[in-house]
Amino acid sequence: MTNDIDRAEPAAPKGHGFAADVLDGLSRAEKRLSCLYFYDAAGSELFDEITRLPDYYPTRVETDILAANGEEMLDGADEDSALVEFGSGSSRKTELLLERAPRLALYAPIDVCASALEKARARLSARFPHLRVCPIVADFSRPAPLPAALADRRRIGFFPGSTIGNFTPDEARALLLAMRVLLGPGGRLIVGVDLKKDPSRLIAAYNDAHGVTAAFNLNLLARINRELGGGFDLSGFCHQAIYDARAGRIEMRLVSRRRQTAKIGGRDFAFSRGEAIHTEDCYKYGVDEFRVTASDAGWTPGRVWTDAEALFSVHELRA
Ligand code: AVJ
Repeated sequence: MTNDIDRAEPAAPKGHGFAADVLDGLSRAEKRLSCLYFYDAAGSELFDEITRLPDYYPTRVETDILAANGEEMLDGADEDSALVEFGSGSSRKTELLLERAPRLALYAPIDVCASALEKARARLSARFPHLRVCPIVADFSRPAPLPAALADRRRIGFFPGSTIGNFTPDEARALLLAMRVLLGPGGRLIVGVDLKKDPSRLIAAYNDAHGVTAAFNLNLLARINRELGGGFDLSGFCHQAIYDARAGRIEMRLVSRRRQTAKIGGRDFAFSRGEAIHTEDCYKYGVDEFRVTASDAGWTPGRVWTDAEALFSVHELRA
């Protein structure tokens, strides 16, 4: 089968580039760095390690839900359908759906990482010879024209991992609206959403006993040192994960253990003892709460699949 890489030219990237975003974020009264920058090579390896941790349930539980219900989720997918994945990464979870939709003819993974797309394309084309794989190098959160390969097909979107939790509720509504436009009339979206639960369970998932999430968070400072010639002393910062119940989100931070200064690109950034750099928000939803959010974005909520402990949910939304 032909496998063409469609390079949908995304609008301007979300940030202004790593260096500019870092200098801007650390210049703010409340310092912050974007979670987008977690995923350099070292960060991606640490995240893969996180997904295998006993404390970090989302990946394991979502995978079980997809394996148990994938056939139902993609019911009706046939030669005229296309599976479009937003932020596809390694496409590992996608295989669970592709195994259960043998008539599906086209898979379009969207990701900013061309090398990850190429690896996934090669692996999936070998495993599913009948499947046309059309990787799209783009930032799924930015408006981009509908790729030609998708134009005449019934589109099913796939957005797993509760990555939607990295967006504020307002941003999530806007993203779901943009996905509905891209997937078009008759479109469907299968989206993974981590559920609200006992805060202690959430904190353990984002501050695991093995210290892998701490290393993942601190790697952001190591990346600044590596790529921007930064002068962070990583031992001078500690990882922190808190749950803001009012906002319904986990907040990840790097907290300065002492009064210190870090030099980046000739500029000094001062930190007082206890001062935090905000690095990530991970929003959690109730099942009905997410259905309302999806409805506000013009979707019709459909079936919902959860695990027995109601830790995680996968929602079907219909355009
Ligand atoms: C990849 C954004 C889904 O929010 O659980 C894991 C990232 N951060 N541990 C999440 C993450 C800390 C993860 N997402």
